[in-house]
Amino acid sequence: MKRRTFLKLGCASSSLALLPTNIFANSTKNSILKNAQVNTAAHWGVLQLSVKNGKLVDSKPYYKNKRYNDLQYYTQDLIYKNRIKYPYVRKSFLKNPNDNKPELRGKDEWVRVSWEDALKLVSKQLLKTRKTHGANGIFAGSYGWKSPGNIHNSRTLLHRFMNLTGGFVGSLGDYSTGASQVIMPHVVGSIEVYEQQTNYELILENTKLLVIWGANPIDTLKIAWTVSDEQGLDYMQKIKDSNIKVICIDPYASTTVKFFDKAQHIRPRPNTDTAIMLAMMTYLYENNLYDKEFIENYTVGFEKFLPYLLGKNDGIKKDITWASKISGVDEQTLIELTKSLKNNLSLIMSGWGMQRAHHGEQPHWAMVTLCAMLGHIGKAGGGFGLSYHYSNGGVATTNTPVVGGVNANLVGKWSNDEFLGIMGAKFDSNGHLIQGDEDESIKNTGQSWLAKTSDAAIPVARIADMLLNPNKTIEHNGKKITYSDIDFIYWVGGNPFVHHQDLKALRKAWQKPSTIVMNEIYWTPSAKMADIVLPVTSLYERDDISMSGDYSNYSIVPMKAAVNKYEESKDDIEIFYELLKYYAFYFSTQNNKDENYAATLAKKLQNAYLDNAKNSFELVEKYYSQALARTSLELPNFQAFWQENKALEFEATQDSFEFVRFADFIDDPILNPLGTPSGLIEIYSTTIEKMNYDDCKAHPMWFEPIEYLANTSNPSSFHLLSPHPSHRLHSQLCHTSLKDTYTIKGHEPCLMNPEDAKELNIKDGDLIELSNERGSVIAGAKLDEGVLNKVVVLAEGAWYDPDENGNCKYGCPNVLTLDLPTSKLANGNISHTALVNVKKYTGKKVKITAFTPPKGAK
Ligand SMILES: Nc1nc2c(c(=O)[nH]1)N[C@H]1C(S)=C(S)[C@@H](COP(=O)(O)OP(=O)(O)OC[C@H]3O[C@@H](n4cnc5c(=O)[nH]c(N)nc54)[C@H](O)[C@@H]3O)O[C@H]1N2
Ligand SMILES: Nc1nc2c(c(=O)[nH]1)N[C@H]1C(S)=C(S)[C@@H](COP(=O)(O)OP(=O)(O)OC[C@H]3O[C@@H](n4cnc5c(=O)[nH]c(N)nc54)[C@H](O)[C@@H]3O)O[C@H]1N2
Ligand SMILES: [Mo]
Repeated sequence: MKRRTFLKLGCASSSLALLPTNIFANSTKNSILKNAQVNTAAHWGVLQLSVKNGKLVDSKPYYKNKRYNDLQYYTQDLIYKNRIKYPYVRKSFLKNPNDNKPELRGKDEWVRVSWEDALKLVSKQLLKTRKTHGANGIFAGSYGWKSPGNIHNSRTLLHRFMNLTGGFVGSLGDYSTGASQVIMPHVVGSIEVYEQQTNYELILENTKLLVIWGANPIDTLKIAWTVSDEQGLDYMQKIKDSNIKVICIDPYASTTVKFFDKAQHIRPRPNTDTAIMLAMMTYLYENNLYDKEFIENYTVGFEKFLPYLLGKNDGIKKDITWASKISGVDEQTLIELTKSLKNNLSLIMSGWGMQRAHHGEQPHWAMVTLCAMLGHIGKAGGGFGLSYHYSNGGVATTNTPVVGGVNANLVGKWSNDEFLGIMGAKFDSNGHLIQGDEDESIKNTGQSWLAKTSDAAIPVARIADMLLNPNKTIEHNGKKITYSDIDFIYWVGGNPFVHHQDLKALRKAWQKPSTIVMNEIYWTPSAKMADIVLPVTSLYERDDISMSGDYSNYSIVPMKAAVNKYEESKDDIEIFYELLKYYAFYFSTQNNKDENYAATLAKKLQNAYLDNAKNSFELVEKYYSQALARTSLELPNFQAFWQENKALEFEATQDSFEFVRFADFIDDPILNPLGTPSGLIEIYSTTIEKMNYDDCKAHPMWFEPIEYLANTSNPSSFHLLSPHPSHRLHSQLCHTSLKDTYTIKGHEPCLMNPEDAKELNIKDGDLIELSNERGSVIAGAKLDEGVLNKVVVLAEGAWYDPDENGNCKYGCPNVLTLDLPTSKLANGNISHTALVNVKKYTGKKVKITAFTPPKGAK
């Protein structure tokens, strides 16, 4: 390759004559109508949008007669507010990418650049890291809730891009169920948290007592991972209208507690549920109330667990008196709860808040054990359910042909491909890619092809720990993981500077890599912390398709673009497609190849990226048509479906109304064993025993959390809960005018008990400061008698608004939370474990800047 050609590409004016041109330009423009009603879908349901003169003017739910969901009405703000209009590069980074003053991330000025310059910069930096660090230097684990849509699936699109260019370090698990999804397979052989639940109709028919334990379905069912089918909330209303007795166990009166206004509300101290459950088990045992037959036929290890309950080895009997002291719930209440659970066909619906806590593996393990002793598991309307509060678990499933979507795997035959050979790729005898043998490819080429992400991948919430401690080895679920030395981060569809714990520590960790790239729609706190920011379209600006109902497969939803792409924003898929072109060019140059080679390579990579489709719309059609081909149901062809722009709904199957979780296993545990080593419910796990961890042992146990109310002598200490917000999806919608309906003097509201407030001279509506050794946060006080004394509730998802010291001026709880793993078993986050001090805020007037663009950005 002539050096001149290389240099030419380096300057903005070069014409890349041979390289493919942008096929995406105006890709949706033709289909956009200036005045129309357009149906599309978001996490919060199918939407009906009105467009006038090319502008969105109204947003409503598509399905009528559903419970009011405020998230559905703010689409205008999602299109027009706080947008990133152009590509931007941080000033010091642009000046010298190789000496870019990482300490100025979040403080530097931003400089607008052309798309071409931005993409070239990303490609060059990526290639540089691949050369110096290999795939292990690139973190693209990029966690987040992005937007729904089977094609414009930003995280998968990033992974696909990274796989095509040589692999990346990924992440394991999620923030939602970090602890449960690792412990549950050891206990019941499946992750449980994302499994279909016993059907609601059977609950309505059979359940006598429903205990909603640490769950807030009335809020959390407003959204779903794909698109909400909105049926779960209807069932909550039916339960409320039925004779089922409801008990809520939650340290504060959540929307759900208020909704079930006749329910008993038990308020334990946060993080003490395991103690309560253990005591209930001791009570059942000592009063001979437990189901011996169930324990005998369906579980293993009860006899090894029993000595612990009875305190045979440690001298502490885990009885009601003991648990009452720890939890603050009076003994009589705990006894009555135990008896009613035993005497009625009872179902425990649990949320996930209690497992997002120190030793978060324990509560659900204890809950399964308790339910085994009660003997209701596998009965229609009895047992436990870990996913009723989420994505409409428990709603009957249809026989809809499932519509597929983009994935991160590369398909097709690549054998004898020169380029891939250079990259170190290998092929099997059929010409299919072998997911790279990392060591081998690094040895041969200095690059790692398709690094085995599972080896390098980290438990998702260990990101700051990894950045700060390259090459450190940690324990994880019986394995060892060695952290990579990360030099390049690419993040899409997530907001780490809101969702991660101990944000001030994350700020330090963020200084470690040399390059941080982010595709974002808005100037979020995380976008502000990047080096290169690429503006992305919102879902309302692109054509896509989705299913609604994660468990129900209720409908196939056309997601039709309503308005033109905002300013210079591009779809994620287009960004990666274009990046491949520049990447191919620099890659070719580096390998002394000429422009023809680069052009062929670019085309090849781009074709592979789009699965040989001409554009992203063709993929929408392709996945719909594939689904059509798989069903005998009479469905419209793609053209008709798209033209109609209506959701296709399907009837639930009769079988699915009769679905009872664990029924097969209970029916015949020999023929239908669980996926555990014993095939039974493991109260005692020899697998975990062999791991020999000090913080997660062979059976459920009470471990004191590192911070909680019973282990503090500080009278001004409060336990901070940061549950999921009622009026947002995490940080999504935080910048819309919906916030005017709940903020206090412009700040995120923090709930506290009026008695506590009085003692601190705090009145409803005052600004308060929450603080601990990790940092401080300003929020607005909202007094509520339903909050347990010494507990404060500040929802997650408020946009982090750092002052010069990294403390938050707006109300993001994660400045205060602990960045520690649940245990060596699961390494989940522990965001519900934190103590804080509370006082009235008396400092200087605060200027909230969370929702203003950073210096230099328009
Ligand atoms: N203290 C505390 N912290 C918590 C929790 C808690 O309970 N307490 N909960 C944790 C849990 S369970 C979760 S799931 C996380 C949630 O954390 P996140 O998933 O990171 O939160 P979101 O606000 O959904 O972030 C999604 C981001 O993607 C952007 N986005 C949307 N669509 C697109 C797209 O098409 N392309 C691109 N490039 N970007 C897009 C949005 O603008 C937004 O900034 O928070 C965790 N953090
Ligand atoms: N509107 C809305 N819906 C959402 C989301 C959102 O951001 N907004 N996020 C979605 C996502 S990604 C997820 S993971 C789920 C989260 O679903 P969950 O994890 O279930 O939600 P949380 O709000 O964290 O916790 C549920 C309840 O548990 C309580 N809790 C916390 N700690 C304890 C404890 O120690 N003991 C007891 N008994 N209760 C405790 C909290 O006070 C809260 O009321 O919600 C999903 N749904
Ligand atoms: Mo989550």
